[in-house]
Amino acid sequence: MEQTFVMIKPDGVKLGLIGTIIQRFEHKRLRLVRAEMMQLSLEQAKAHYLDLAHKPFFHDLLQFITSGEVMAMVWEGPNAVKAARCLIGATNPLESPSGTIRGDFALELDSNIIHGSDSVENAAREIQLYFPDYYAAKSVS
Ligand code: DAT
Ligand code: MG
Repeated sequence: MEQTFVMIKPDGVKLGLIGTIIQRFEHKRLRLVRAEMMQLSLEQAKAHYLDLAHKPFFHDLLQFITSGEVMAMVWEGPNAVKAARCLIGATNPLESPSGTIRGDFALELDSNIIHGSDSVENAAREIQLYFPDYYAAKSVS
C-alpha cells in the first residue's frame, strides 16, 4: 500500500489546526500510520529541502520550518501521495481553491500550513528522514 509523508508546519501547529487537518485526511479514508511532534534541527531542515538549496528563499524557509514544533506524519492508502497533495492544494495559497487545506487556512506562500511529499520516491526519502527506525523496520519485514 502506498505511503506518503505529511508535516503540519509551525504555523499550522500554532493556529491549532492539527485536529482539523487529521480529520480531513481521515475523511478521505487515508490511514494514519505514524505521527510525532518534533522540532526540526537546521540539519534536518536542510536535508528535507535539499532540492531548494539554490532558491533565494531557502534561508527564510529553513528559519520558518525550524521556528517551532511540527507534526510529522505518515499516511497510507491507494495513491496516498496524490490524494494528500489534492487535500493540501497548490504551493501558493492564493492559487489553491477553497476546500483545500492551503486554500482554506493560508494566505501566504512562505507560511502555507502543511507539507506533503510530491512523489513516491520523495515520500520514501522523507519517511526515512523523519522516521528512520520505522523505515528500517519496514524495509526488513
Ligand atoms: P510544496 O510545498 O507545494 O511542495 P515546494 O516544494 O516547491 O512546494 O516548496 C517548498 C516550500 O517552500 C513551499 O511549501 C513554500 C516555500 N516556497 C516555495 N516557493 C516559494 C517562494 N517563491 N517564496 C517563498 N517561499 C516559497
Ligand atoms: Mg515540495
